[in-house]
Amino acid sequence: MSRLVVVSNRIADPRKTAAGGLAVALGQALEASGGLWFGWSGQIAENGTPGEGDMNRQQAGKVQLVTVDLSREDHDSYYLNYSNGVLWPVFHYRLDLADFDSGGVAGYRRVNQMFAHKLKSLLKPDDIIWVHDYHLIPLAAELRAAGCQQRIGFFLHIPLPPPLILAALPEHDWLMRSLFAYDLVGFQSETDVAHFARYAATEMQAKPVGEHGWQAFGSTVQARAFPIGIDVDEFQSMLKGKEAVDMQAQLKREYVRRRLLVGVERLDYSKGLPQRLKAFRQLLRNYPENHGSATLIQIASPSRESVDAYAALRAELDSLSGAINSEHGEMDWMPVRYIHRNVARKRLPGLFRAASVALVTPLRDGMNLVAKEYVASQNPDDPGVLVLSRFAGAAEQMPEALLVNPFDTARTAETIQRALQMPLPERQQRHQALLARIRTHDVHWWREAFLAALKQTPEDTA
Ligand code: GDG
Repeated sequence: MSRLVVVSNRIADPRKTAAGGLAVALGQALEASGGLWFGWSGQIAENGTPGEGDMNRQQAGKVQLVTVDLSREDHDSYYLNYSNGVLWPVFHYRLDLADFDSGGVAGYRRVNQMFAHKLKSLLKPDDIIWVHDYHLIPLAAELRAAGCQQRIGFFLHIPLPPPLILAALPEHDWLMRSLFAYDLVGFQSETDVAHFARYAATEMQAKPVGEHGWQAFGSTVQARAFPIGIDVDEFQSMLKGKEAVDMQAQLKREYVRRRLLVGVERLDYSKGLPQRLKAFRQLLRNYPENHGSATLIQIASPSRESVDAYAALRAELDSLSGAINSEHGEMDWMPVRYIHRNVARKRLPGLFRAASVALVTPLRDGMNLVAKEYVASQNPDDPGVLVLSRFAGAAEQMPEALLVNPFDTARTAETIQRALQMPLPERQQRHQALLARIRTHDVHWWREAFLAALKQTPEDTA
């Protein structure tokens, strides 16, 4: 059996409960087969030389973890300026927030080259390599240039925008061309695959080959959708844990006469937080029966605090939540509890279970795991309602949620009201359909489907 090698910007010890969706999903993937996980250590070597970094090795159960430190200059250009300052906003359709003049692309390329050289020295001939996310798009091209012939797959966790948005990236040709060094490129949704196909056909004159293949630059890449899932069983077993039970009991006690709504995400402009608060304010203005009752608990865990756009967003949210509370709050009721802190993962299922409605309303999102975690946490006999943005990848798989356009404040407020008033049989019916789907397409399905497709990619004969 081939060894699995996973490469991602950040890695996590699979034996520890990690915070983010990606870390959790990958940890579970590697635990199952054993293998090597390679990535940045999270450490910055202040006096390090650009393009160089020490390798650290650690054994975590069946998984070997190998990480590389980054020099300050590499960290700033590869991670802050290009990955998070250019690729993240462009891929989330936010050309207005991309800093195209930061010059980060040189560092992005340098770090990918360095990772490829370090990784090459660790590889065995029949390894299967699975590269993750936008930080590492050119990695396979660098590995191929260094002589690697192993099968290499890539999974993009964030959306792929349409060709005309991608074309705003000064180096879009180089970046998209480098995807052809992979045997398989996986996307979250059919929408993303369609964007890739259109780009390949119109910008690269690539030829379609078979059901999923595209041929250009002397190689063929398969492009397919593999919507990522969660570990439903693990999430439901956390629901029985002390932390979740206590969380749920405490909220039930505090909010016995009230209706709880919940939102949980990293503080990020893609997640539509100001729009959500405005829709909630509209709900309180339009439907006064919610006064003294509807309470939104909004967790926005700190993320990328050193990127400018995030500081502005933080200030906007502080001010909006304060304004809603001062406009509508009463001595014994504050409509918004906005918390800019990380909540322990084991408490989340209890928080989700206590809430009658979840607001998952990103402006654009690759998938969105919170939508799935909320559904997994519900009591099937008395489930809550998921209000989900049509712009989340999850919307393709979860049509039984109440789908909204988060830019449309009035309609979103109306839909939240509908969620709060939905009769039990309808809630049960919708929840049953959603739960069945996230169970079938869970994180194990995702891993197995991607790896099976990677193993079946044809030998490149182009
Ligand atoms: C990227 C893509 C795609 C959030 N706040 C806290 C916390 N979380 C957890 C959630 C969930 C995870 O973080 C977030 O996952 P998402 O999928 O919602 O979003 P991104 O972080 O943007 O992830 C996304 C994902 O990759 C996987 O492919 O779905 O589209 O953008 O698990 O529960 N966890 C804890 N405390 C918090 O305060 N412990």
